Amino acid sequence: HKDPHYVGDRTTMVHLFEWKFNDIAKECEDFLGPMGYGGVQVSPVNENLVMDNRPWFERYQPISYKIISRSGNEDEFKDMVKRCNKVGVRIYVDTVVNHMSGDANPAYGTSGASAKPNELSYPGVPYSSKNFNHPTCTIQNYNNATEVRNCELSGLHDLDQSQKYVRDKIIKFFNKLIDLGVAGLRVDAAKHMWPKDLEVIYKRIKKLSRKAGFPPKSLPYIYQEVIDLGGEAVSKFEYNKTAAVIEFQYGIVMGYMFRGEDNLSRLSSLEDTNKWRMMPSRDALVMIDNHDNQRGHGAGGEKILTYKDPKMYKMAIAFMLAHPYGQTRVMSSYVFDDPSQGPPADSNGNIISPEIVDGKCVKGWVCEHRWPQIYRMVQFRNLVNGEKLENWWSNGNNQIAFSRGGKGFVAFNAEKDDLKQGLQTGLPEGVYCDVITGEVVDGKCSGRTVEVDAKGNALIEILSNDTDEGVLALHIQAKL
Ligand code: LM2
Ligand code: CA
Repeated sequence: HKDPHYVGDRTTMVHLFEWKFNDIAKECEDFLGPMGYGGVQVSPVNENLVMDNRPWFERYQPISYKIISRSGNEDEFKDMVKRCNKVGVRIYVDTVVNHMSGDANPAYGTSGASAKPNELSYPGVPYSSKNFNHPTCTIQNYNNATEVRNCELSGLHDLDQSQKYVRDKIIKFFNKLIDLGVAGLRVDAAKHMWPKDLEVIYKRIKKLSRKAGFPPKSLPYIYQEVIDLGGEAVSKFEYNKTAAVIEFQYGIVMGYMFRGEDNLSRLSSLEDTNKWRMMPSRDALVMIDNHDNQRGHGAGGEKILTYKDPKMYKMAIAFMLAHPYGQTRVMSSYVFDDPSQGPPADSNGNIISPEIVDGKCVKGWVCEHRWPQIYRMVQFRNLVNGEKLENWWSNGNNQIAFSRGGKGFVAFNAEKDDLKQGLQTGLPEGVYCDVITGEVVDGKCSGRTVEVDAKGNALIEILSNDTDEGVLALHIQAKL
């Protein structure tokens, strides 16, 4: 369950947070497919509690496993998966099976059906009070693994996955998604479920759909949300036996690094598990920010970089996409100030579609995935896929550079001094167009150019007073 099953050399998924299925389908065809994105993580697709003012987090309060939410219904979901698969973009669903909703009275879901959360009654599944962990308790002590798994996470009614009945319902939901052609699942709140129960569930999930174009015997990609920054009873290393884990340490380290509060040169040993306590590369899904920590939910704190700090954010994303560690995920957000605020919506609560003007999203959507500095680094990662990290250089401080074999080269300057340095790029001789500041159009580079000599050396310059970009990236497909 550790292979995302991307098409061809694709490497990276984007989380289209709160997007509607119809809009995602169109984005796959218009942009993600042609530009080389490998997949889309969609927000929870099953029926959820309708909350006042429609905060984004209502989608983490399930009412049933019917596919119906503000993103669309089952037909629209099916159509989206088909259209995205057709253009080489896989779909991954965020699944919430640790718990059902919290209390609400009256409580109704996105299909209009009602439930009685205070009586632990969810007729749409159906679950009744005997399917939940008893006695009811609230997680307070993260040093007690049983409490973390069997008590309620902030009042969300906690399912008992040791029951066959509960597992059967979860597996049925997962298998339905697989029949509809998805390539994998994010498992929300995996930390709050027992690894042994999850293993039983994973074993019983179907192989990926042959009809949707997956090779025979493909297992779904499963990446589990286990927030482990150390010092708690539950460890992420309990979860990486057969499935992947989201490595939350990664974005925090990158936040410190690209804010200039750590030392970039320390990243030379990023894959040293003992030093960083990060998952082995093949088990890790990484991101710079996610829907939780970009707004102060979950873990991470104020060091997390987001679209609100564009220069440092683009540097961190470029590092993530240039460096071979992990499976990479790009966040795509909507503009927010209030951390509870839901996506752009009309007065009836219907989500307003992103509109694209000159390649940029408007109407309250940020669409980081359409930023040229980001999608061109996705293409960089696809191009250098499988190449070794070579020619590591640092000034011992916050200026670094490295190549990926002989195909790509990146340099970063996160300090107050200019970077002006002759460096070995690993690249063949020629004039290259920096894909951060421009691209090749009609044989001309619209950004900075760099001349690489016959020995692979080049003078690399990133000035500290450049307010837009602190990174430079060259690759063999952007050669003049
Ligand atoms: C996750 N990881 O384990 C998600 O990534 C995260 O976004 C979810 O929390 C969490 N698990 C549960 O699925 C979010 C949000 C919470 C919110 C819950 C449920 O971060 O703040 O809790 O979804 O909607 C909200 C209220 C909370 C209240 C709870 C129950 O913020 O104060 O607790 O609903 O009504 C009484
Ligand atoms: Ca639990």
